[in-house]
This record gives sequence, structure tokens and C-alpha cells, in this order.
Amino acid sequence: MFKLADLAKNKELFSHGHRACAGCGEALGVRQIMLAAQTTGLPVVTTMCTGCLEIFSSIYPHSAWQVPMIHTAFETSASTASGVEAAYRVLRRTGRLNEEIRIIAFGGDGGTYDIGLQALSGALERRHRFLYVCTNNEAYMNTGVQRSGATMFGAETTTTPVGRKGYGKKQFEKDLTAILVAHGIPYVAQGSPSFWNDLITKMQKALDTDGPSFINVLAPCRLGWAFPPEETIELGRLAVNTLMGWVSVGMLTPEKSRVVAICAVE
Ligand SMILES: Cc1ncc(C[n+]2csc(CCOP(=O)(O)OP(=O)(O)O)c2C)c(N)n1
Ligand SMILES: [Mg+2]
Repeated sequence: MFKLADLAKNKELFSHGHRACAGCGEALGVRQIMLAAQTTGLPVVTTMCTGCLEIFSSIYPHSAWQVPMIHTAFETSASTASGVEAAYRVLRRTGRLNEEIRIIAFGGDGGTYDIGLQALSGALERRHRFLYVCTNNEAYMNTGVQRSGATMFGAETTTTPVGRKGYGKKQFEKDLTAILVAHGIPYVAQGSPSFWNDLITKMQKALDTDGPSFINVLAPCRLGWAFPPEETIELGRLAVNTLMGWVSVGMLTPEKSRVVAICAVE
């Protein structure tokens, strides 16, 4: 259990002054995640594929990142993190670096569920030690709210219109968390900035894991989900509590939930 008063004393690794929309769930989630990373006391290296997070946090010549951050192509956050981890292991083995570090890869749902899934799967199968965080706002928000594999059934996006032209997305969302569980990696979790203590606790567990770990973070998007900025936390809470839009938990059949329980998904 963390106390806000203690966390607030730490230096923010993801600082203010970025260009996220007011009430952006992704910005809130990443801030909490980096606060959790700070509690390890270890140097952190991050990779981040293109998407809203990159656009609002790192427009040259500004950056909200107080740690090294590598911006990569849309599909390559996980493969870049694997390269960082492989290089780090060589430096440790050859005695050129003696301290431990933590590596965190960020990708949006488009960059993770869809275009980056192959790179992520390969990195997990090779058992690189890093944490992958999917900042999941359930659509391609950066490019104007197109549907992704994470968009839930019936949701309205610019490519799944509601009205005379359609009735929203026709397919159910991809059960990515279960796909991650199927990789047999040691730690898989889901979280939301609406439950900050839960998210930070899961982050700490993930960063302590000796092997690959993954957290799917539901991040309400005020532009794409169309709600006023002051409702972000409440909407995230409702999404989790009602299982609406909550990726795999909402879709688990009793049989699947047994599998997930065995693999210790939180
Ligand atoms: C190979 C490739 N295809 C398409 C794009 C255009 N593009 C950039 S960001 C983006 C959407 C990102 O969506 P997501 O990963 O969900 O992140 P979000 O912006 O929603 O946080 C797209 C389609 C690109 N940069 N590279
Ligand atoms: Mg997205």
C-alpha cells in the first residue's frame, strides 16, 4: 500500500508541461507508472512507439521524460526494448556496467494489439527482461479515432460509424491479456489510473519480476470516448467495475478464467 504523501515527495520521472489533452487518461497512467518506477531507486530506460503518448510528451525540442527514452516506429517498441536489454546484458557481462537498471516499453493499443504484436510476441518468447505497458485507450486516437483490435463491440469510431452508415464496431475486442498469458511469462496484469494504488502496486511487482512482464492499462480518452475532462477518473472506474471495455476480463468464459487464474494474472 502506498501513501500519496510519500509518492509526492519523489521526483517525477514523467514531468508536467507536456501537451496531452486536459483529462488525458494516458498521461495520468504514465505519470503513475513512472512514479512507481521511481520507487525502485534504479535507473530506468524507456522505449515508446509512435502514438498519442509520443506526440504529446516528446515534440522536439521539448520532452516530458526525465529518463532516457527511445522513440521507435509504430510496431517496434518491444523489439527496441529487447535490443536495449541485450546490450545491457553484454555491458554487465563484460564488466563495463555494474548497476542494475529497469527497462519499460510503452505502446498504445494500436501499437500493441495490432501492428506491434509480432515484435512483442517475439521479445516475450526470447524472455527478455523488461516490462511492456500497453496504454490502452481502445482506438487509434492519435490519428483521429479509428477502430483498433482493442475497440469494443458496438463502439463508435470514425471507421465504425453509428447512424445511417452503421451501428458501431461489429467485432468483439481481441483478448490480448489472454494472448500474453499464453506466452507463459511470469507476470501479466491489467490496471487503470482510476485505481492508482492498485496500478502502482502492480507496476512494482512487474518491475521486480525476473523476466518479461506485461501490464494492460485502460486509459480513458476524452477525445475518442467523448466525455468532459473532469470525468476521466470516474469513467475509468466505471469501465473497470462494470467490465465494459475492460479488455479480457469482460470476455472471460469460466473455462478461460481458470487458465488465467493458473497463470496468476491480476
Ligand atoms: C507503419 C505505420 N503505420 C501507420 C502510422 C500512423 N500512425 C501513427 S500513430 C497511429 C495510431 C496510434 O494508435 P495507438 O497505438 O492506439 O496509440 P494512441 O494514439 O491511441 O495512444 C497511427 C495509425 C505509422 N506511424 N506507422
Ligand atoms: Mg490507442
